[in-house]
Amino acid sequence: MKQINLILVALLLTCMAHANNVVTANISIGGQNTSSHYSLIKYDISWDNSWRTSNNESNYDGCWIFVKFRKKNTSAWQHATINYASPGTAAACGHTQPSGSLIQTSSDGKGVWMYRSANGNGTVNWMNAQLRWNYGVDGVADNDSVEIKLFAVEMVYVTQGAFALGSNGSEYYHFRRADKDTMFNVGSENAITVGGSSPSNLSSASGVYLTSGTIPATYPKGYNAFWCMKYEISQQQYADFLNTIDSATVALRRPSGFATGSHPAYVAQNPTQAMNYLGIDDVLALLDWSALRPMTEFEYEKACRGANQVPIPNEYAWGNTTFSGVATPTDLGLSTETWGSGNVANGITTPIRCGALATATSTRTSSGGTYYGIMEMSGNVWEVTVTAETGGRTFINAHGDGNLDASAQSFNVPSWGGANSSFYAYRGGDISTSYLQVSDRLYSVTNGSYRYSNSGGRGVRTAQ
Ligand SMILES: [Ca+2]
Ligand SMILES: [Ca+2]
Repeated sequence: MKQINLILVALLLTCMAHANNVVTANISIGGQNTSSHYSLIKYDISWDNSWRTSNNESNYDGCWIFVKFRKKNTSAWQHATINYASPGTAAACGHTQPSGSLIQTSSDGKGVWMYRSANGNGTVNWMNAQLRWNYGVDGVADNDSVEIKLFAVEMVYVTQGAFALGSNGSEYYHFRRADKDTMFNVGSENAITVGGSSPSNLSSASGVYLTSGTIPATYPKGYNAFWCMKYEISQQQYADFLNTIDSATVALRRPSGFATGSHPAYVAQNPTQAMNYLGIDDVLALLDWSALRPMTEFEYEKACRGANQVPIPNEYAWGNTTFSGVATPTDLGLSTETWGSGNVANGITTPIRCGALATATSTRTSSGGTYYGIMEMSGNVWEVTVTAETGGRTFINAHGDGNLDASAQSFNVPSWGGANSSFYAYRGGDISTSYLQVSDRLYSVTNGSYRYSNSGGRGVRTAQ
């Protein structure tokens, strides 16, 4: 029986003691089955400040895990197909989940979620997990030599449930009911009529940025459950991305001056700092490559506000209207970044470290976390969302497939539109203290391949 000859590239996303970030280790491959053409990818994984609760928000965090591979002596990394068999459990799919963990495979085989199997909080450290990789369907022969990279992205489970768009506040162009200026309840994924005067129709303050028509059922409303990245895209994640795509695409996707070294060995200057200077098409390329998707404006408000919550007018992502204090952090952007007090920065010019305000004892207000525990949704760098305005209404619930368009050097999910076609909105504000409110829609239509000093983003994936 022939064996795959394995040359391992164990990719450590970070190993910073102060970071909340995930660490993967001891990545290996074995258990080859030459009849069904699969192997088992083995790994350890740990991260801090993990939780699962059945109180209130009834949710948990976890990681989205995916694998890239390339044949020896080739340069192109490809997305690995993980075995999926309904209903996607480890047992059904032939994976091994360590005690205390659950592994759920996405039905498209692009990756798995790994999360706590029981309530608890603190650090998780799981060893000897295994994923079944169907290398045969990826065009790898039984005797090919391959390298693999395993990626893990921290995410938060946002539960299914009704929620409010708008807060009864005075935010720019906020969502409201068509008949009066009050919050609009989203109670399903059904199509929504925009305009008119029915209480069941949607409108926006000033009416400027919400054209009459229909937001179809295919536009994700945020009612259904989804996973949202816990943090904004970090410099390390973006460097990993650049180091795993072809050099021609890197030339288009690398913000000027980002990272030291050269392709495919770029080193992020501040690995745990939120990535800025990203154009919308940069964010979309990373999300396509990660088999994630952008969130909609609706999902943004749901992820901040929570299901079945009565909003506080003009609330921030942390659920009230007060800053816990304006402060200047120490070691801004570094892995050692700390804050003496306060959840809003004063006079800083670069983004903070991802999750810098979250500690073992932080509250929602002091950490700036959303109802579900998602960080920096108000402030730091702007969030890329699919606008509810006409340009974004053709967006459907489609995830990236892990591969970019090599000739266009860009994302290529058809329903994602284009970064320059009034398809996207910026939400959540930046390192200033303006436009941080959950329902602020000042930039509800934007054309954006431009790289601003305060533009970044994150992705989501529909739960199943
Ligand atoms: Ca943000
Ligand atoms: Ca693609």
